[in-house]
Amino acid sequence: MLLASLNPATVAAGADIPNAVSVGGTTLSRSDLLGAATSVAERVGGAGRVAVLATPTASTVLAITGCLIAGVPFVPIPPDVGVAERAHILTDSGAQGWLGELPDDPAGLPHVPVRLHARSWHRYAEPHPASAAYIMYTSGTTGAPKGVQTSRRAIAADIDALAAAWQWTPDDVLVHGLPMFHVHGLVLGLLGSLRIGNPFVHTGKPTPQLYAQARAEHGGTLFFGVPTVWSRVVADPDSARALSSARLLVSGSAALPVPVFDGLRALTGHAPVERYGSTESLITLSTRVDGERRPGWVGLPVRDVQTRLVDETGAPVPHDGETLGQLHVQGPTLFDKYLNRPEATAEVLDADGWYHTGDVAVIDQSGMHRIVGRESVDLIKSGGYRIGAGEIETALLGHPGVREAAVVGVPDDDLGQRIVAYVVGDAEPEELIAFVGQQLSAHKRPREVRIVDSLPRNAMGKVLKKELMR
Ligand code: MLC
Ligand code: AMP
Repeated sequence: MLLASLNPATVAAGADIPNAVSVGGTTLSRSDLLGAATSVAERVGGAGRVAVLATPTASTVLAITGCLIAGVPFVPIPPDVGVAERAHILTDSGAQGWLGELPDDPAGLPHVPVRLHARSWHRYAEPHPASAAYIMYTSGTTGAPKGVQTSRRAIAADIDALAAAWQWTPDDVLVHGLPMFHVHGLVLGLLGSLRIGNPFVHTGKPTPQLYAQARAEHGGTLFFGVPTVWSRVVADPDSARALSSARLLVSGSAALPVPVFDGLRALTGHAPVERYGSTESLITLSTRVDGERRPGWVGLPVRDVQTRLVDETGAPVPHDGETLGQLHVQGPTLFDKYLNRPEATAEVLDADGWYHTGDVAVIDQSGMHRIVGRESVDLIKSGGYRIGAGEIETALLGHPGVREAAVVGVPDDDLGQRIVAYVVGDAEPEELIAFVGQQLSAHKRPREVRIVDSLPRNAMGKVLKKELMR
């Protein structure tokens, strides 16, 4: 069963804990969570797909858990989503209504509220492992975000593999403050905890002070963060030292800079575990609790995952720790498909079941992987968010003051990359930043808009983005 700790038979037999989930000022015991989520399941059972505004609240946790009990795929929506992105996600996913929190503009869809105090003890049959758990939208290099359909089986396989790598058990108390509409916060953080059976604490925001507080007040043992979070922890030595007594600090979603790794080790005494993955593949590589944790390297394939490194012709490249290759992964954790996009699916998921990650990596003789970068400059990682340059350029071109636009990710000490837009036109930068936020999500806003007379182009007219990234 996917959410193994919520098995009605064992909960009824007394396998309860008072603090299964703490989020947004509410703490739910395991039996409260099961009873309220089963009541949600009764209300959504039979729906094709529902949208869940993924705020970090008890209502969202119950909505998602209820969908998983009923076998109704959910579509997590960023709470700050803009109008164009929301319209796309709702239309493309075919969501039939909103479950839980309601956005300011529900776009004409019906609403099913979640009642925190409702209880049902109906016992549902476990949905088929091959059935879809969710559709999660993620950016590509061009165009609107694609809906990644992931099976229950893939999620279960990934959590179990990570539990083995991290010695993650019901005795852990997992803490993070990451968004609930991406793999890191939702699949690993929430669903991982409900499968393993450990208490889960969401801090609202992933600040160093709130992490330190969660260590003291909730006895957090296992802390998740994107590199930006860990870099901010290192910049706050008191909070960092408060994490010394935790069991494990885990970093992922973007490259952890070596100075941040070293800073964490110096201040907390912990060498962080780094792991690598994607919305499409879930987490496929990780260093292990009982293995080497090497700064700048993301470890070994997790259980049942295979990797290969190939050149442009598809030929294998040597595992010598130096030769760059395109990273492909295969295993039980991969997604099913991009919803409604068979060609896009076929571009990245080949006939033999290998997912072409779009990342460039090296592998050494011991099988350790290092992620060197992305094949395309048009996929930006900022604060651990994956952002497509093309999507932002399209949004900018929808503004009457913009004639041409090129968006790049420039290196940034805090965010890894920061979004910068070069625009030919006569609009005000501040106005364009706000316009993108209104159309897309807050985290897709450029940090900076530079108005220029022209964009550098090659003889074919293609924008030379590398020149803009300097
Ligand atoms: C941000 N701000 C802006 C702005 N961008 N203001 C003007 N223009 C812009 N372009 C504002 C914010 O709204 C905020 O305001 C303030 O500036 C600080 O912003 P910030 O520096 O971005 O900090 P913050 O908002 O705290 O965001 C940092 C972060 C966030 C690390 C908390 O980026 C984050 O949650 N990242 C996690 C992403 C994630 O989970 N990815 C996983 C993908 S799954 P105010 O007023 O609000 O303070 C995956 C698979 C895997 O990758 O391997 O895990
Ligand atoms: P997303 O779909 O948001 O999960 O983004 C997936 C991408 O994040 C991967 O293809 C990588 O480019 C990047 N990524 C995730 N984890 C790491 C890591 N530990 N090191 C470097 N890049 C990472």
